[in-house]
Amino acid sequence: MTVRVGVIGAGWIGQEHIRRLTHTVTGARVTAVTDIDAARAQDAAAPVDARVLPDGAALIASAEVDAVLVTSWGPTHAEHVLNAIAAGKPVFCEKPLATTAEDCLRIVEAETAHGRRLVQVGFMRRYDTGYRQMKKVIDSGRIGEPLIVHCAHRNPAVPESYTSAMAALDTAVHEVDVLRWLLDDEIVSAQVLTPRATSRRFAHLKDPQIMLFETARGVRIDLEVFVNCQYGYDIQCETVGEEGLVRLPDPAAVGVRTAASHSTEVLTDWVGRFRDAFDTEFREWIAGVAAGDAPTGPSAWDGYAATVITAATAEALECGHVVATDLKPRPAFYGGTA
Ligand code: NAD
Ligand code: ISE
Repeated sequence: MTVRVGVIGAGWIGQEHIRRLTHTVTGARVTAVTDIDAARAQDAAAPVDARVLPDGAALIASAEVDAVLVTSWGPTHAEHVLNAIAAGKPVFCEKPLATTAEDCLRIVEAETAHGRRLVQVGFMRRYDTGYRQMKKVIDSGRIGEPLIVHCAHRNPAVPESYTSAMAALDTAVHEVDVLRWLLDDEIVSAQVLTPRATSRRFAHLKDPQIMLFETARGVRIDLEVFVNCQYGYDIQCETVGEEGLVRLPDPAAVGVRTAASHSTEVLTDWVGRFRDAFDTEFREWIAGVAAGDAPTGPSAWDGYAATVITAATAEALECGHVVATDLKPRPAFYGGTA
């Protein structure tokens, strides 16, 4: 079966995923595209012979759409995801699931009432080979119980529209998700320290930031978010356990020795760094939809947790104190006990 996918939002990542679904993932075809910028929708739809539809509601209702991909701006996600659930169609939503805890809980309630998972959230790091290898090591017990995690998330530069809160809401959200999954633990509090600011930033921005998280089992996480680091796109993660440590590998790159120096290239954006992870994420999602299976990737509950934890982190930046995340207990529908 070919899964016919409708795409809502034909911006940067929407176009990336349209190319991926067309040229890399087998068993999928993009049949419909919509964007509030009609010209952009047309430009994205034409090369793949997809139909342009007037809005998200029309796309979700279309008989030519089996599954929905939401890649529009974050504040519009909840409406599209809720419409897809109401239509009983599988929906893949890029992060964030929604920008408020209330909207995330509306999605959780709608999916629970539907009685079967339909929603997957685009936290692609869970599909990265290096993170998957780290999880195997942690789960095997080889390094003992995890105690500390050191992370860094560095982007070369960000535009003037990027705000200090986005360091948590837009950037650290990936670590929040992948660390909850990696440790199989919940983040219970957040604190943010602001070191000396880099001169290579727009004046309104607090950059870099050091985020400190604590989990329910007492693991301490330090995360440097530095979005004007200049030198490249660099993701680091090291988990220290009772009997050893496990470190995320750098992407494979040739070593060059010349003129009395030895160098390896550093990537410059998330598109290249996580290309394989995005490919795997979509291959697994499409295979599941084609087989009629419920999605197994990041759930609406994970989307809720990420939104709540990153909101607490943004609040911690503002107030300068430790902020409790106060997540609701995980319902049985999402593998919890509540
Ligand atoms: P973008 O601004 O390039 O594209 C968003 C597009 O959505 C625009 O073309 C805009 O016109 C359109 N749009 C907005 N509201 C709409 C609506 N209601 N209906 C239809 N179209 C609408 O942004 P982007 O960088 O592509 O990011 C899109 C989403 O993907 C964001 O939620 C972002 O956080 C997420 N994202 C995820 C990753 C990742 O690493 N997983 C990376 C980048 C972006
Ligand atoms: C962007 O939205 C992403 O999701 C990237 O993965 C992240 O590195 C970047 O900081 C965000 O702005």
